[in-house]
Amino acid sequence: MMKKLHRAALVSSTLATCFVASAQAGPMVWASMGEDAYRLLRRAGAQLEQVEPHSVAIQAPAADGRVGTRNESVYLMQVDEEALPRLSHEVHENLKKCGGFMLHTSRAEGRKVVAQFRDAAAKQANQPAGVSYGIDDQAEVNALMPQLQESNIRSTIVKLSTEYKNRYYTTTGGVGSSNDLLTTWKQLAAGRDDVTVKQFTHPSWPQKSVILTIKGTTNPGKIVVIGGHLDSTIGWTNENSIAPGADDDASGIATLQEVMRVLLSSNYKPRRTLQFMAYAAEEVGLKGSQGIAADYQSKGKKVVGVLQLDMTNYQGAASDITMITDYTNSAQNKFLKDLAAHYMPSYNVNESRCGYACSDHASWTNRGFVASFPFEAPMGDDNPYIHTPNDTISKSGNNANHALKFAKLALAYAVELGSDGPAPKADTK
Ligand code: IPO
Ligand code: ZN
Repeated sequence: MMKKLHRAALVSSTLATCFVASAQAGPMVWASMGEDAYRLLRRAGAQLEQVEPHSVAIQAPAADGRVGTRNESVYLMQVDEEALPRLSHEVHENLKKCGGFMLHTSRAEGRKVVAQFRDAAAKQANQPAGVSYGIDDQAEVNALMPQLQESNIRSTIVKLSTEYKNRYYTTTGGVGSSNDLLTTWKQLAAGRDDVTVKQFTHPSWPQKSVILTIKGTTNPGKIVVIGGHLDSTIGWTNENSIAPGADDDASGIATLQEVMRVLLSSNYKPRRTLQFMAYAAEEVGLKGSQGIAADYQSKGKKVVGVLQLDMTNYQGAASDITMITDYTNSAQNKFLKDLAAHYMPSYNVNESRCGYACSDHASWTNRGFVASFPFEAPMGDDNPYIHTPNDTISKSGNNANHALKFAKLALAYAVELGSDGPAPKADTK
């Protein structure tokens, strides 16, 4: 759908995912952006043509702090290509967020993307009825949580970030890391006939997503998804690029893999189906998760909730967990905050906005599913080394202490939402 704009000046380290564009040469390119970035461009005197304002429903806190759905403007326009490097810099410096704009191959494609996001938060078309967010499985959660080991998360991060030059979606490392993860997850699932591990093949690139499924005992048709992305980037990534992606996003994969390990080794059996996903090709426009979310939507799969883990191991501020409030579901976000307050009462949980489709949760939200994104730090305090050869675990003190907090949250989420009510109540939904 979108291709990375091949322009070196544009790829400032932390902003590489923000820019996706036509590879065609030409002075004016199609872009969409929010109000803030649009104003910044106007103030900077950039050449803008054929500006189209669109209204998009988002879920975000209002001035009084209450989260609700409100409309925001998104502007689709043609921008002078020459203005983009400066805009990327200004958006980063002044708005402290990842882009807040996307580039498109044409007006039609831009309209399609904007239309996909329009009302997605409001309609939640694919949310199954009767999902409740009770906290009623304390015995199970409290028994499992102490089994989560920082050392396991750490060693998975080290392995993923050192065994391949990069995990880009087109390279040997990208393909190999997916195949190796399949093997590792199959080993974790050994001896369980209710667990399957499969690769999800994407038709347009070689890296495959990996999905481990623990089949629900009484309600297997309802699915809870915990995901992160396997691929890494430095923007201009090729076979030999050094893109360790330790925080972005070996940390997310390592976090969810440790949750998976504890659930499987303790012989935990969820009543709903649990799926752990390592998405391919996030860094090039959320392609892998878009493919999976589209497939699930077309098959009418009943996804109860989605949790995204992308960057869990860099504590850039005093807060422990930052809930991303845009392109996520406010009711499920509240559930996650309640889980943290209940099971990890000492944690400092706060909120930030990402600005636009900054990770795979947006692929699910876009298709009307319920998704949340707990993040490592408030906007602007997150890991400044991502998308560079320096995204190594040394930037997180050579430990996975921060990621362990996200493993605890994800485990509580998996058990409380995967159980669908207190045990051993019969499940009637
Ligand atoms: C990212 C996500 C949220 C925030 I706030 C800041 C940065 C990282 C995301 N854009 C990325 O690179 N994912 O791979
Ligand atoms: Zn990234």
